[in-house]
Amino acid sequence: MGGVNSPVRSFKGVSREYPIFISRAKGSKLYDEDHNEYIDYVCSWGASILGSADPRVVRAVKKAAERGLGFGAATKYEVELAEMIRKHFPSMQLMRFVSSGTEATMSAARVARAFTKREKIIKFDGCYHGHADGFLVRGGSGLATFSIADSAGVSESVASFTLVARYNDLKSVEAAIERSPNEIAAIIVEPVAGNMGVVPPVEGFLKGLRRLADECGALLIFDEVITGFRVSLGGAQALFGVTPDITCLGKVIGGGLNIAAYGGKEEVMKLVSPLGPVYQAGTLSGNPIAVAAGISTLKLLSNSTYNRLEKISRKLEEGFKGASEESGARVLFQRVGSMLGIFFNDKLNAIRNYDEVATCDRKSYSIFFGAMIDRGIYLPPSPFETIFVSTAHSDRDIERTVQAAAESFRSVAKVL
Ligand code: HOZ
Repeated sequence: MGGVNSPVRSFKGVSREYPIFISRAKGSKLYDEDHNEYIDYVCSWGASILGSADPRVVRAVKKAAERGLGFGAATKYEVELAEMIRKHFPSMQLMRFVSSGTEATMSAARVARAFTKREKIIKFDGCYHGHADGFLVRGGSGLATFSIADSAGVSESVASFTLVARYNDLKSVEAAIERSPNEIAAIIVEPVAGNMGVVPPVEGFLKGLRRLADECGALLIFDEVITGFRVSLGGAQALFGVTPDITCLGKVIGGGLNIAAYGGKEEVMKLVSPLGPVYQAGTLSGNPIAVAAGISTLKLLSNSTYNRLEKISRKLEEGFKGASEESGARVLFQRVGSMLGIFFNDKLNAIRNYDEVATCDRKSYSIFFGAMIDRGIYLPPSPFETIFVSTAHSDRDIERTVQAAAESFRSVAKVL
């Protein structure tokens, strides 16, 4: 429908009539059905931290496939993956595997409501937590791309349980809590926002959320679907030293296949069936092929992976900066590890929330995207998404990308 199975892929967000159709991918490269090669900075929306089709992951997936594609029953490999995750995310004392980030955040909200016996959830303008009804209120990602403030089809009564605060603004969270005292079940946040470009938390923001959640008796949920195993081995919670009550993971823990997880404090998670009364289930939950991809991916990650990602991502950011300055285009870059955001903005020195994201020039991004893809560089087809770098990106890839960016920034400057 619309030629795609997920809206942002359509390229309509960057004023192109048709998307490219991918035939295969290897390492840092994507190939389309017309045999064009691209350096890939979407990386399956952040999942492919090792690049595409890493031979060690592919081998593990093949081996698992030979044992059976799915059983709808428990396997020892799910336990192995859970233990690997808990080693780096000790806050996830108990966890449950599901099939997508949407399921993880939706279930986390349900558990939080059951635990607190309250109904309202505070989310942040421009943060995206998948497409469960209650989260389709002022979301980033495709909602921002297509200017859908609140999705049609979500009943008003459901939406009324979602309160929206401003990212990096603790006062707006306090105001939301004051409006509904004793009613907030949870505060959910992307600890580094990656669905409105890349917006890092300002000093004290995450710690402030921890304090406010504790003071009002709500749970703090970190949606680390993007940041988990992406910004560090222990995700954003390790990087910023703030521990949530519930964490949602996805993307990297499946190495490109469909698995996600939610987990947290034992006293909270033991409410989930069959231990407790919160129901949540799925035939594909903990699917053995996805679990095998996850285990083999996580085995390949270590602190040195993140040092390498930092080095190569810094090189990309600095190259982009130099290229944009030379062209005269006024562009801001915000980066946390291998997540990079590009904002065409000639007024601000930093972008801290969605209101500021909204002041950026979309037309410039579309021109830049078009010029880059014509030069074989595949960026996210929306200014509200994140550029991801993988361990497969080489120095040569970055140099080629920066060269293309120099020409593409000039195209933007020329048109405006
Ligand atoms: N939720 C993804 C962007 N943050 C988009 C997924 C897709 O279109 O494949």
